[in-house]
Order: sequence, then structure tokens, then C-alpha cells
Amino acid sequence: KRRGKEREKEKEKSKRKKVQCFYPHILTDKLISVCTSTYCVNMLSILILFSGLRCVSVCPPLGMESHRIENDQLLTSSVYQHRYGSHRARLNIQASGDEDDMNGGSWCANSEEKVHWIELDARTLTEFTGVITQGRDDPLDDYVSSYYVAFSNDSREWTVLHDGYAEWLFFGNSDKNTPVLSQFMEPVVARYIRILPQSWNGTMCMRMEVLGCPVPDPLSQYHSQNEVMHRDDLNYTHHNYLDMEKLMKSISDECPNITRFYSLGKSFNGLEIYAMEITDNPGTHETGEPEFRYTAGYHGNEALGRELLLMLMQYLCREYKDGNPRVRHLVDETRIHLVPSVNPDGHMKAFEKGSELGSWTLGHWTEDGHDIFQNFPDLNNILWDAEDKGMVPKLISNHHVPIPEGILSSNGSVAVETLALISWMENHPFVLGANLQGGERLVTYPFDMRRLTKESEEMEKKLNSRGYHQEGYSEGVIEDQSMFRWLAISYASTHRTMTQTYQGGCHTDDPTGGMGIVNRAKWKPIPGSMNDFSYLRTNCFELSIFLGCDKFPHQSELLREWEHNKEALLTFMAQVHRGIKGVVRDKEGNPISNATVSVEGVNHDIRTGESGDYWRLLNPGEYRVTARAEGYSPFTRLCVVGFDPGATLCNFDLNKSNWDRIKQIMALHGNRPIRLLSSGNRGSGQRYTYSTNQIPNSKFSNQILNGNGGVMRRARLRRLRLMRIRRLRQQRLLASKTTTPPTTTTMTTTTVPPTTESTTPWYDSWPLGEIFEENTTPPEEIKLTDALDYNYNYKIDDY
Ligand SMILES: *[C@@H]1O[C@H](CO)[C@@H](O)[C@H](O)[C@H]1NC(C)=O
Ligand SMILES: *[C@@H]1O[C@H](CO)[C@@H](O)[C@H](O)[C@H]1NC(C)=O
Ligand SMILES: *[C@@H]1O[C@H](CO)[C@@H](O)[C@H](O)[C@H]1NC(C)=O
Ligand SMILES: *[C@@H]1O[C@H](CO)[C@@H](O)[C@H](O)[C@H]1NC(C)=O
Ligand SMILES: *[C@@H]1O[C@H](CO)[C@@H](O)[C@H](O)[C@H]1NC(C)=O
Ligand SMILES: *[C@@H]1O[C@H](CO)[C@@H](O)[C@H](O)[C@H]1NC(C)=O
Ligand SMILES: CC(=O)N[C@H]1CO[C@H](CO)[C@@H](O)[C@@H]1O
Repeated sequence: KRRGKEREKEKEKSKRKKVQCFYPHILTDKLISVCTSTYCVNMLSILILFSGLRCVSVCPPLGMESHRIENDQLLTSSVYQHRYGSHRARLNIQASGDEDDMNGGSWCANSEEKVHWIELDARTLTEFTGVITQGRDDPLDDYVSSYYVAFSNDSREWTVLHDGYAEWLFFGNSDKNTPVLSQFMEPVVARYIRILPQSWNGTMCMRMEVLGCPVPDPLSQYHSQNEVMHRDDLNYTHHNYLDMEKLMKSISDECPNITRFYSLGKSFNGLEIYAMEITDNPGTHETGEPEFRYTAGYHGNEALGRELLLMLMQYLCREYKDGNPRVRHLVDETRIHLVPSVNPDGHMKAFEKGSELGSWTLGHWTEDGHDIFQNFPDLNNILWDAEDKGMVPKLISNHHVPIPEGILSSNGSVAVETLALISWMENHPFVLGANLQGGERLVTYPFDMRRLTKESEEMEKKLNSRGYHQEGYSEGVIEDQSMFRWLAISYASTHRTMTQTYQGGCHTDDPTGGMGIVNRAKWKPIPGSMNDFSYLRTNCFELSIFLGCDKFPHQSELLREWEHNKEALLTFMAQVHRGIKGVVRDKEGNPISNATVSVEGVNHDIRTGESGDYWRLLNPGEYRVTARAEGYSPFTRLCVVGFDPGATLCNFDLNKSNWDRIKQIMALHGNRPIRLLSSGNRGSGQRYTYSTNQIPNSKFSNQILNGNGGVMRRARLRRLRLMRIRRLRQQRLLASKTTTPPTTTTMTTTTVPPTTESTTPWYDSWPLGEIFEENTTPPEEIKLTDALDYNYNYKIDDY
């Protein structure tokens, strides 16, 4: 009997799918069963609509996935294991790879028990309209295939939902990942809802979402009516590709003076990757005006970032026209680029399924299977290898790391979308950017990739025999770490809820320690990320903003999300005006492009753009800044960054380099190998041969570089520490060498115990090297004994 019933319901269910909202319970069997085509069903729906029948209302999710439902609103009959507790029953929650922690891939019931249920306390009277179920995130196929639903107002007396004939058995899942929606014929009013699984595959495990609308409470209505909420009146809807195009065009028409609607290129399927430029003179780079970017939709199913950027465009346009001083200042002083959908193909897939029914990954990748965000050339290892060999920054620069040849042109290993992004990134002097992602609620700062040393590699092998990633590795330390942390905090702390982490993270315990920010390499390292590439290849500092647990929130959440993110989006943009900026010129006032600007104590330079302008994001402090350019003498000056908003102007006028002077110096050395002022202990005598333009003429350079005095003590201590680490590593490296090159040292070697070693930062010695580049009659090859570029003019007491 039951089987017949099930078949009947299956039939019914497939009909319901087609009719969607129009489900008139009186007419169902009689009328709809004569329909065989969608056309017929549609006609019928219209007929029903006009005959005044009530349409089944569909309520938005209560917030299992978004975590608006809190853990203590959930109760279960039993738990299979601690890590499969009721708190793991959230739609799309992801298991931790580590089997020892609390974070399993779903709620699972104890199979010894006879009765199974999971209960949700909505805390107020609610109109329930449906549930969505999903199996367990796990290699095994565990899911619930049928269940009853029951309701209660007091959690003691329960009414099981009837379909008119009997208790209504809902059909659940047929795989572990695809969410399946069951809508009720009529909304049910109650405070508690229970799901009672009846059949399942494997272990009885499920994740779920509940659809419902709070029943208006006459008492609290007074309150909500008086709650004044400023609404920006934006278009708080999800936009498919064509709607997005239309909306962006309409914004561009509304604010023609400050916008430019353009495209970065085409996706694999030929959709445009649209961008909106917002600035006072769109279409051109204005000297001294920094460029900022927000990008979103790397993963097509992370739709919130896309909508937030579309809202931001509308907001900037409207507020600019209305004369909002904050927006006016921002738009007039910044060239802003907003790219809402980097992966339009993926979004199209996810959008088709809708905000609740796409799985965790539907539309994540490009059409040809790339994860755009981590599809960039890995420059980290190139730089780190070079650093380990002591080649940075003399042979390999510490910035603008070249992309190895062939990578970008090779057989489809880089997505067309990534290529479009790379050329866009390289063709604009971006200073700061962020990519909006989803599925977590935090901001990550680079490095995104973990730096492996021999030791850590071995440790990982030991710890990680299961092949899972272990958390708690050392941070991927980036040169500008404190700046990056500041940038991350500027977003997280101005977001309405990002630092409210007492409920834990989206899938695990809060990885941010209550700060809302985390170093990506320490948290979930990935190679080839957009952020690392941006930092190592261009001047631009890029971070990832994870907007929330629900990657594709229901439309009704968009207004709330805008309110949560609006201040943070604006505050973060304003950070582009932090630190120092200026123009590097020659004595005649012509801009020098491609000049290098270095900050003492930070081993990461930046370069000037085509009009000679540069920006260097820095936290408040005093900095010794050096500008260098081919054919010019480098110049160092002190630049002070205060706490007030706005970047400090720090211009450089460079003199042509003075060749005669250099020749004199060369003559002093008899045009022979230059002896380093050194008491170094490189007795092992690594011999390196440098071409003349890399001579670290320590004495000369120190004269120039230390002329001003007043170097920050902190920076020195830090450099000293770095040097020690470096040196130890180098010693290990040397020790591990089995064959040492022949020693033809020109250096007087005295052995100095490592502890008393005093140092000048290894990179203080290199700047003058470039002066030699103009040498038309180069002196003979100069041989240096010290591969490590140390010179020892400083005593340890100096620090
Ligand atoms: C719960 O209470 C409301 C209002 O009192 C009522 O309309 C509803 O039918 C009750 N629900 C159940 C399941 O008893
Ligand atoms: C049911 O689960 C078992 C393992 O528990 C699995 O081997 C099987 O493939 C699953 N069946 C389906 C239809 O997924
Ligand atoms: C929002 O955008 C959609 C698609 O562009 C459009 O149909 C709708 O009218 C817009 N609504 C408002 C309030 O602007
Ligand atoms: C655009 O700028 C022109 C001239 O500056 C001005 O006359 C016009 O009103 C502006 N248009 C809008 C829509 O702001
Ligand atoms: C910029 O300068 C670097 C050396 O500082 C050089 O390698 C590079 O080719 C230059 N780029 C351009 C575009 O001139
Ligand atoms: C440039 O040279 C002039 C003298 O010719 C000197 O006074 C000035 O300090 C130099 N400036 C720099 C930045 O080296
Ligand atoms: C599938 C394939 O041919 N992959 C090749 C693409 O090109 C790179 C380098 O150019 C090769 O390493 C891959 O094997």
C-alpha cells in the first residue's frame, strides 16, 4: 500500500516542480493529471491565478546556512558521534579534513536508536513553507531519502503534516550533495518544526535549511514601525547576466560624467567580463590619482560579492550626484574599478539553480574547469628560491617578479578569464584591491601560499600521513605584513558582524581569534593565488574578503547584507590614500617611469607608473625612502606618515648619475677587485662573479644612505633579526654543500664568532651598484668573495 502511495507522490512531486508556486490543492489530481506538456501546466496556472485561487507562498530561508539560526536553536534525538552533532546540520556546511576535531560533514543520528528527529526552535511563531535537505559532506554516500515533518507550539505535542490522506512522506535526497526542496501545500504556523527521517542510505546523516516567515507579532510591530532605517533605495535583487548588463548600462547612463562601462575581455563561453570605472575623469589615468579595484565572482556561485558591487556602483553614482561629500571626495581623488563578475559562465550555472538549490560547488569553476582565483602563475617559489640562494634583490628583484616564459601561452593551463585579469592588472597602476568571495566570514591577507622549508616539509609529511591539510602552520610572512593586517582590519572591524565570532566560524571554530582576519597561508594555504601574484608582480596590494557563510544568499538578504557591508566597502577604498605618494622626475621636471622606490626596512619595492607617479602604502611612521632609476643617481629622503587621512607627498628629483665621480672611485681601487670593508667570516670562500653593475660598494653607499641619521630603531632590530635567520640558513646551506668552489679569495679572512657578528643590512649595500650601469668602458671583471653581500661597517652596538 505504501509503495503505491509513494509512486503516487512521486508523480505528484514531478508535477509540483513544474507548477512551482501555483499549487491549488483542490484541483491537483483532477486537472493537472490531464496535462502532459509544460505549456498546458502554464495555461492551467494562469487559469488558476485568474480564478482567484491562493498561490502557495514561498518564504525565504530562516538561516541554517547563513548561521542566523544559532546552534542552541537546534536539538536532535541522538548523535552518532560528537563531531556529527546538531550544530553540523546546516545546509552546505563543510567537514574539516581532520577526523579528530569536532567538525563533521553533517548531523548524524545514532543508528542504535529507533526514532530519529532533528528539531528547530524558530523562537517566534513562524509560517513554515518548506524544507531543503542535503546529505553528508563526506567521501561516503550518506543521505536521507524520505522523512516526515512535524510541528509544535510547545515542543511537547507534535502534529505530523498530513496531505489529506495520510501523513505526508516527503522524498529527500538521492545523493549527498544536491540540495532537495520540499514545499508544503499550505504554510504551517508553529514555533517548532521537526524532521523525522524514515529511510536513508548508509548512516542516517543530513544537512538542511528551513523556509519560513515570522508571523508578525502585534506587540513588536509597533517597535519595528518606529525603527528608523535609512535605506539607500538601491536595486536589492539578484541579477542574471543580461540584467547585470542592463543595470550597469543604466548606471553609466545615469552618471555619464563619472563612469565608464567597459569589459576586461570574454569568458570561455564568450560572455563579457564587465567592469565599471568610477572617477571624476573616467577613461584616463590622472597623474597622482591612485587606482583601486574591487573584483567579485571568481567563483560563479559566490553571488553576494557580485550584487554588492552592483549596489556599490548605484550608491556611488547616486550619492555623487546628490553631493555626498565623502563620496565626492572618494570619487574625485581615486580611479575606482568595479568588476562584479569575473566568472560569468559559472554564475549562469549557479543562477539557474537559484540561491538555495545549487550545491556548494555548482558554478565554482570556469567552463573549462579552472578556479580563477588560484589560477595565477606561482611567483612565490621563484622569489623564495632566489632568496634562498642569496640572489634577491641583486639578481632577482624583490618585486615585479618576471613570469616564467611560456606559462601564459601554454596549452590551456591558464584560463582565458585569468589571462584577461592579468593583462588588466598589468595595464593599470593599481595600488589597492580586494576580491570578494564567499562561504566564510573573514578577511584574509597574503601570503596565500605557504613557504616550505626542508624542516617544515618533513614535519608535514609526518603529521599529515592522511593527506589532509593541518592547521596551525607558521604564517606566510609577507614583507608588508603590518600594512596588510591593517588593511584587513579596516574592513573586518567596520563590517557590522564580521568580528562577532562568538558563534564560531562558518564550518569550524573561529580561525581568526575574534579579529575577523587571518593570514591565508596559515589558515588554508593555496598556490598561485591572485593576491600573491598581485603583490609579487605588480604594485598592488590585494586581499580576499569572505562575505559570509552563505555563498548565494536569498534575495531577501541583500538589503541586510548591503547594510552590513556598506561602511566597510567605503572604508576599505579610502585606505588607498594611506602612506606616501609622489612623482619621480629628472632635473628638468620630466617624469621618470619605471623608477624603483624602496623603503628602508621593507624588502619590497614598487615602481613608478608611466607618468612617474607612485604610491606606497605604509602605516604611520618615519621612513627612509630611496628612488632609483637607470642613468640617475639614487636619492634618499625621509618621509613621515602621520595618522591623518591622506597620503604624504614625497617627490623625488633625480640627478643624472655622475660618471666621472665613479671613475675616480674605480681608480682609487686601481680598477681592480674591490675589497669589501669586512671582517666577515666567509672563510669557506664562496666565490661569485658579478658583472660591474652589481657592485655593492659599501663605503660609498653608506655615506649616502646614512647621511641623514635618525634611522628607525625598530626597523633595524627587525632587520637584524631577519639577517640572523638568513645567515643561519645560509650557513646551513653552505654546510650542506659537498663540493666547494675553489677559493681564490681576495679578501682577508678573519674568523669571527657568529655571536659578535655585526652587520649592515645586506641590501643597504646595493643601491649604488646601478650607477655603474652607464659604464661605456667597463673595468675588468670584478670579483667578490662575499656572495652574501654583507659588509660590516656597523657594530652590533649600533642597534
Ligand atoms: C500554534 O499556534 C498558532 C497560534 O496560536 C496556531 O495558529 C497554530 O495552529 C499552532 N500550531 C500548532 C502546530 O499547533
Ligand atoms: C549508499 O551508500 C553506500 C555506502 O554506504 C554506497 O556504497 C552506495 O553507493 C550508496 N548508494 C547510492 C545510491 O548512493
Ligand atoms: C532592478 O534591476 C532590474 C534588472 O535590471 C530591473 O528590472 C528592475 O526594474 C530594477 N529595479 C529597480 C527598483 O530599479
Ligand atoms: C556632466 O558635466 C557637464 C559639464 O561639466 C554638466 O553640464 C552636466 O550637467 C554633467 N552631467 C551630469 C549628469 O552630471
Ligand atoms: C623597468 O626597469 C627594470 C629594471 O629596473 C627593467 O628590467 C625593466 O625592463 C624595465 N621595464 C620597462 C618597461 O622599462
Ligand atoms: C643634484 O645636483 C645638485 C648639484 O648639481 C645638488 O645640489 C643636489 O643636491 C643634487 N640632488 C640630488 C637629489 O642628488
Ligand atoms: C596537457 C599538456 O599538454 N600539458 C602541457 C602544457 O604545457 C606545459 C608547459 O608548456 C607542459 O608542462 C604540460 O605538460
